[in-house]
Amino acid sequence: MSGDNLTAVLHKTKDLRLEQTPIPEIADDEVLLRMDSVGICGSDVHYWQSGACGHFVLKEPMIMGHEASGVVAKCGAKVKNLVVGDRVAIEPGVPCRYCEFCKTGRYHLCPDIIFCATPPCHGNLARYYKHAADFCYKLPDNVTMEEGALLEPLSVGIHACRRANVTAGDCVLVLGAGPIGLVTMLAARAMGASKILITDILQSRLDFAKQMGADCTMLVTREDSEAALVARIHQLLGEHPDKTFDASGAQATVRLALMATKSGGVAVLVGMGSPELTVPLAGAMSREVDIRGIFRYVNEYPIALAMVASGKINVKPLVTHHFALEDTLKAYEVARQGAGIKVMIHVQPRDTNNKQKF
Ligand code: 572
Ligand code: ZN
Repeated sequence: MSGDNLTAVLHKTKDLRLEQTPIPEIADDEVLLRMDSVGICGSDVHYWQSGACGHFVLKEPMIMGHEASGVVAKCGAKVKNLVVGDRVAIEPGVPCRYCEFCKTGRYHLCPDIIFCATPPCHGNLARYYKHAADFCYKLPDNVTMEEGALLEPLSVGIHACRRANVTAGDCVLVLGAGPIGLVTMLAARAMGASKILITDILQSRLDFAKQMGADCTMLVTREDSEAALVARIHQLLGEHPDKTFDASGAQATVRLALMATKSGGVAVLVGMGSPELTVPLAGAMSREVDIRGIFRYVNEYPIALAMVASGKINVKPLVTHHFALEDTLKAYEVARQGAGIKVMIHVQPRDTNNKQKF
C-alpha cells in the first residue's frame, strides 16, 4: 500500500486544500477503502463558501466528501460481508446503534450519528478512508463506481418519495430541477408516478429534466404571481398533484407546494432553506394537506442499489463534470458556479475499477 493519502481538507471558509494525511488504522468491524468516486453535494459547497450548512458549523479543519464509492483494501478481523477487492458504495452516516432511534429502525435520526463531511466528522475525499463494514454495499459488476457514489443523492430522492407514499398512478409536482429535484423525479417515476411536472427558474435545468423523463416542465420567473403559478401548475397537470416535493428550500416554492397540492395530498419539504419561513399554513391545514420533512435517508441504500442495478433508475446522466482528485479546487469552483448538475471527483483514473466498459 503506497503512503500517498492525498486528502481534500477544508481548513476554514474558502480555504480548501489538498494535503497528505495519515492512512487510517481500521478497527475489527471496519474496512479500509481505496476511494474511487466522490460527488460534490450542495452542502459541500456551502461549507466551503460559508463555513456552515443549516445548524452545522465548521469549527475545525474537516475532510470533505460524502457521496462516495471505493474498493476494499483491507478488512477488519470481524468483517464478514466484504472481502479485499470488493467494490462498494459507502452510506456516509454511521449511527450509534444503541439509542431509541437506532433500535426502532430510524437510525438516521440518531443524535450521535457520525455523518461524513458534517462537522465535526471527517468525510472521504481522500485516497484512503475507513468505514464501518456494514455501511458499505457491494456493487454488482454491472454497476459503475460513479453510480455507486450517486446512490447517496438517489437515496435522498427515494426517501422523499417513501415519506410521501408515492404510489402507482400518482400525479407529482417537483419544485426545483437541481440534483435533488431530479433524483426525486427519478424515484417518483420508478415508484409508479404517472404524471410528473417539474419547475425551475432556469430553462437549461428544465431541458435537462425533460431529457431525464419529466412529462412537463414549467419555467418560473420573478414576474409570475403566486396565484398565476398555482393555476398554471393545475392547468399543465390537468389536475391537482397528489404529492408535491419542494426541492428548493426557498420560501416561494414552499408556499407553492402548500397551495398547489391536492386536498388530502402530501407536501414533502426536501430542500434546505432558511430556518424560518412565512407560509399559508391555515389553507393547507384546512385542506388536510400533510406537510412532511425529510432528513437524509434511512434503509434506502439497498433500495437505491437495487433500482440502479436492475436498470429501473438511470442516474448516469446526472454526472455532467469530471475531475481528478488533484483538480478538486477546480471541481468545487464548477460546482459553485452551478452550470452543471453533478460534479464527480475521480480519486483514481475514471473506469479503473469498473467491470464492464460502458
Ligand atoms: O446528502 C444528504 C445531505 N444531507 C445534508 C447535507 C448534505 N447532504 N443535511 C445536512 C443539513 N440538514 S439540516 O441541517 N438542514 C435542513 C439544513 O437538517 C439536512 C441534511
Ligand atoms: Zn449531500
